[in-house]
Amino acid sequence: MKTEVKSTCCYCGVGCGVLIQAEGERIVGVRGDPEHPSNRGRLCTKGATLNLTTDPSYRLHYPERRSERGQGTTRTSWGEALDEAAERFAATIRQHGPDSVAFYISGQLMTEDYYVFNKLAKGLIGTNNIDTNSRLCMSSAVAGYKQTLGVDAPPCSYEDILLANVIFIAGANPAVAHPIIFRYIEDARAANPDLKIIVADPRRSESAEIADLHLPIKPGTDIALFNGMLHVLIGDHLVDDEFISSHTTGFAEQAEIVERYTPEAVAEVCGVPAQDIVQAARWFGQNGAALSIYCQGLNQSAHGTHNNAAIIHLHLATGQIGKPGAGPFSLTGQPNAMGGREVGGLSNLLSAHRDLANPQHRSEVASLWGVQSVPDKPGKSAIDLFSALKSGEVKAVWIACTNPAQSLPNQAAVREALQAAEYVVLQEAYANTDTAAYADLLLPATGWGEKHGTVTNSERRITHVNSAVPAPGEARHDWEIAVDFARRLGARLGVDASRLFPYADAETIFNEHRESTRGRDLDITGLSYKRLDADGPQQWPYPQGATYGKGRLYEDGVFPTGDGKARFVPVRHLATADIPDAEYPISLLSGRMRDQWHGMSRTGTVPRLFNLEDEPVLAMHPCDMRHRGLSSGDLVRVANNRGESIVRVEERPGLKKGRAWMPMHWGSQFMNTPGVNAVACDATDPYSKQPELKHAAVQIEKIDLPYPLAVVRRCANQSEALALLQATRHALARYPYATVGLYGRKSPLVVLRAATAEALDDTAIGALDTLFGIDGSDGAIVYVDSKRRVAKKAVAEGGRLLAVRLCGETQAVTWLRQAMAEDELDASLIRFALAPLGKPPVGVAPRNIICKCADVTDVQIRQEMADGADMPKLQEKLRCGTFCGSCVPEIRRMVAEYAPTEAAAA
Ligand SMILES: Nc1nc2c(c(=O)[nH]1)N[C@H]1C(S)=C(S)[C@@H](COP(=O)(O)OP(=O)(O)OC[C@H]3O[C@@H](n4cnc5c(=O)[nH]c(N)nc54)[C@H](O)[C@@H]3O)O[C@H]1N2
Ligand SMILES: Nc1nc2c(c(=O)[nH]1)N[C@H]1C(S)=C(S)[C@@H](COP(=O)(O)OP(=O)(O)OC[C@H]3O[C@@H](n4cnc5c(=O)[nH]c(N)nc54)[C@H](O)[C@@H]3O)O[C@H]1N2
Ligand code: SF4
Ligand SMILES: [Mo]
Repeated sequence: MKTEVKSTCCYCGVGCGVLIQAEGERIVGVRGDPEHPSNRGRLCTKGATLNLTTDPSYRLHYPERRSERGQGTTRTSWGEALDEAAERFAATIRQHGPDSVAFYISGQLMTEDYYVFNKLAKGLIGTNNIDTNSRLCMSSAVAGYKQTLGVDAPPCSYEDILLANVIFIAGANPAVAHPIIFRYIEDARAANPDLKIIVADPRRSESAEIADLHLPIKPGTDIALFNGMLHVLIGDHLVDDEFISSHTTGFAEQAEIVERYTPEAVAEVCGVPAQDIVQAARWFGQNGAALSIYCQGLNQSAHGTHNNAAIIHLHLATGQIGKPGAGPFSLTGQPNAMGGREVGGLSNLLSAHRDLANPQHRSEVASLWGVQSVPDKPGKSAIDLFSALKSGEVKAVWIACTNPAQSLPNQAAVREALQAAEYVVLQEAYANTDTAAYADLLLPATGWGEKHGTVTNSERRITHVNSAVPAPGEARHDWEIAVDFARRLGARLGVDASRLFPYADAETIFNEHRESTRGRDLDITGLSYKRLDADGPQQWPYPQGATYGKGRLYEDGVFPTGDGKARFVPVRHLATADIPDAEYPISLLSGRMRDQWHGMSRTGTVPRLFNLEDEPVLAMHPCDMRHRGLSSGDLVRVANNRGESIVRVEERPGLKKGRAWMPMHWGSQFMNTPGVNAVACDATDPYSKQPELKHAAVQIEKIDLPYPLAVVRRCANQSEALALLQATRHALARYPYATVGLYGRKSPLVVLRAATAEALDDTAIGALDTLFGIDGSDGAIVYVDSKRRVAKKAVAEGGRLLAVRLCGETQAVTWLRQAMAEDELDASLIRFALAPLGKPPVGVAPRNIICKCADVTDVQIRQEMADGADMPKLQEKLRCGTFCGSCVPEIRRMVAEYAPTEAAAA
């Protein structure tokens, strides 16, 4: 019997509601929850393929321990595992004090999980050494809101997108990173012809495609831009004097600072025309309701807090806050980064938006928890925590639901730290992540579809997440693991932990968390699991007696600052931490792609999510490429004093000279280096301690690896493909350049690409064939040109191409991969696969699937455009871009790029 269970998508902070379809113990489908107010039934490509990430074969099933680093792991029982962990933590604490241990957790945990971890560190052990990956993500937004508005609360709702007259997107790429929010932006555009959309992004991002004005500012110059806009707003009398005097403080000082930020001066700093700055300011000030949407382009900066403050200033100066369609709307990245902020899950925060530095707050939390005190010494924030592990100041670390051996900047230092740590526990849902190699103890956690609890999304909306299926193997819920460990640790430290952690279920934890919010800005004392189930997801605050939550904050112009007034804080332009110079002249940006999620532990198991891109590609400006003698498809070394990575380079539209861009997703599981974080910058913001992940100064140079090789292997199903992928990982280190991924839809493929300085010898080629199970001669055709060091092999099975291995010449891989994925290639076409230069047979054009929902390729789209189809026609005829809509910007770009060529021809 099929059941449908209400849950949420476990990827981004939009927090879409989903209905999980389960049959027995198996998840068989997923669809958008039409009743969820945040997405109203819509899902993007990642949400819509969640059911494909639940194959148990790549999950962690049992606790595993490693007796020696570098050795394999062996299965153990929960009792032994947690006793060992408790023993090690207790011994370390006894010998070196509570600050010698630390927790590094995640915005992808449930609020209940988060709450327990926080209490475990701050309440039971007595250390504030608990930080999370939100430090890499939202901590500048938290600090920015607190400095200006008083508390950490995004004041807007998604509804405001539809009510805005001007949308200012700064340092965010929602078309890719928050697709359902981008759907709202498109809806707003369609409904309101007067809407103005401004995008500030050093790249012409996918989101910039919808903009009326794109400001391709120099990386890290946002404060100059925002101060320049404030300058224009003041000069043009577009500020709201009444709002400023009644509801804010500090305006005069900031007004004095921005006097020098003339459009001309700012144009110089930001590298955009002065009139564009004036235009942006005028639209912001004149058009009516102004909504800013921002994310990591502002947060991930060594002055991220002030980036946030400077954009919030624009709203305070114009009174564009607390009104329909207006406000500074920081998008949260992870599905429950907000919940983590609510429970105070950072090393400087306490439950319910309390501050560690505030003695009153500490004693309130101590009495809520029934402990004597909460330590006052600030804990270590992520970057410092890993330095302390390296220096030995922190000796044992518990990592849950995050993958620091990929996602932290300056990986060489991070990996040294993990290596140096005396004891590392990793609580993970999946078996393969870069961090797992460093864990002494691996604890299996339940994942999406199995877990339960509550999450809060970007618009402060809390959803009750239900389990649809039981845990695989012996996996346990994150909160259960933390509670069990806490009790065992308490017993060893002489603390009655069963009194502190009496929880038998997640609901009891929620109720305790709820109580901690009483009377605070995020008061949720009116909520319960029961109410959430009966009335659906609710926004906070939702105090006792309320019948609905608050969609919009500060409607009364009163801010939670003590004097009720919001604050302008003095902010000035500052340079990025890593300034490009002669040695490292290129500013490297990093960020997201539509179909992958962070370290790809989940999205990297779904073949179709590689169809957009199955290899990490560095995008560069044609002039910078020419200058280095590079052509698209060449391999380059990206390097600075922190590390290096070898990747393929491509000319991509949308980048200015001196800038390059690389996705953050590929790490050592899918290539043979840690990826972009080998070189990313670990300098931090002084207030938020968030690292400057967005900008690194690097040198990019051609690397001579003249012998390319590629293998494409068709697999019977996803499980078989994943097993092969796993086996292939061990081979990546053999080559100076190597990447492996999946591809396809009907027939999943494993695709390996590599390059070497010397041609592979027969033994090495033989080993490669064995790895891919094509070492026999049955159904095989080979082509060898020893003079050119070319060696190719194609293997057919049952009349269909099974695998192709190409050494020395690999051009065919692009069309082959596509044709094999579509099962089009019969064995008679094998010779084309092996032909010199690898030209495709007539009729088999290289193609890419653009719309994954409707399975529409670029070739089909181009064909229709040649017949005169425009965007609506394409959507009508091919149905592309009419399901989740994530490919719409891309199709639109194809249409835009197609038109001029046609016009020229005519
Ligand atoms: N598909 C997908 N979606 C995701 C995620 C994912 O892994 N995959 N992760 C989620 C998470 S945790 C997060 S935090 C969000 C991140 O969401 P976003 O912040 O929207 O995404 P990013 O790609 O990190 O960066 C956004 C943009 O910032 C620009 N940028 C870089 N430097 C600057 C600068 O100095 N100034 C300005 N104005 N812009 C700059 C980049 O060019 C990029 O286009 O995405 C969430 N959604
Ligand atoms: N260069 C560069 N680096 C970046 C960024 C960037 O833009 N550029 N962005 C940064 C940002 S904003 C973020 S948020 C971080 C994200 O960085 P990470 O937190 O490292 O990213 P994930 O890969 O999502 O890691 C989550 C892990 O938890 C596991 N997991 C999934 N569900 C569960 C569960 O229910 N329980 C447990 N215990 N485990 C689970 C997953 O398998 C995965 O390995 O990366 C940061 N790093
Ligand atoms: S926008 Fe996509 S990734 Fe984000 S929550 Fe919704 S379905 Fe999931
Ligand atoms: Mo994030």
